[in-house]
Amino acid sequence: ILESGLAAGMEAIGTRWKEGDAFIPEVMLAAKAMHAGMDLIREDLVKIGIKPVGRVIIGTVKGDVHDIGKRLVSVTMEAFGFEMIDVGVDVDMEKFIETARSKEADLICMSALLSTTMPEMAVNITTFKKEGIKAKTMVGGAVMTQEYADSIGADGYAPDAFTAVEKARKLLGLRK
Ligand code: B1M
Repeated sequence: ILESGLAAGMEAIGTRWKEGDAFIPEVMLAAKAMHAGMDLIREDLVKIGIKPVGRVIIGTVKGDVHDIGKRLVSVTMEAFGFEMIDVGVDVDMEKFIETARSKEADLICMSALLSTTMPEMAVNITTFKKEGIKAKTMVGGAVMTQEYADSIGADGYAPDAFTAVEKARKLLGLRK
């Protein structure tokens, strides 16, 4: 159900999105359907011992309340087998660190939609390194660029939800 149904549906909408044949409302609708399906099978997945491919924390950085894109990334990654821990919006560095430690996360995804909140990511990444956080980091959001991501030492950057899945797989060394 997950692979041939839900993930396949998200994959199909992802391909159409990349080809410019589907837009945000369609992607959000697909994500909503995917979520409804996941709610029905989540317990069974746990019961039969299906393990997530990686544990990911996702949040919008301090000072920023934009939520829509981050949620889209979260639900899309979940469709592709990642366990998503959504820590919300306006998330301070301590919350990221505390959750990364308590949940033993593999990856921390940060979203920023404002030029004024982008620098939060730089401070967070520097502190994660100082604090010995082992999780990889990936950044995204409308204002973000690969160049900026590189300059702040992020392990990855994704311009959209489907690229986030691809990049996360690469960062965690998973097969495509
Ligand atoms: Co605001 N806002 N907003 N806003 N808002 C923008 C971002 C802005 C570009 C509008 C503009 O001026 N043209 C502008 C930022 C300019 C800048 O800094 N360069 C802006 C501003 C200025 C503000 C306020 C400061 C306005 C004010 O109060 N004066 C204020 C700030 C509040 C705050 O955060 N402290 C504000 C407030 C709001 C609302 C609350 C009204 C609302 C948010 C509601 C909500 O999220 N619950 C809002 C909205 C809706 C927008 C726009 C219109 C749409 C954003 C959105 O949801 N896009 C936006 C203008 C625009 O982008 N056209 C704007 C759809 C979403 C699917 O795309 O979020 O880009 P996006 O996510 C994509 C990718 O970026 C990527 O994947 C997603 C899916 O493909 N991605 C990631 C996102 N996060 C990722 C994380 C990853 C990877 C990929 O992790 C690895």
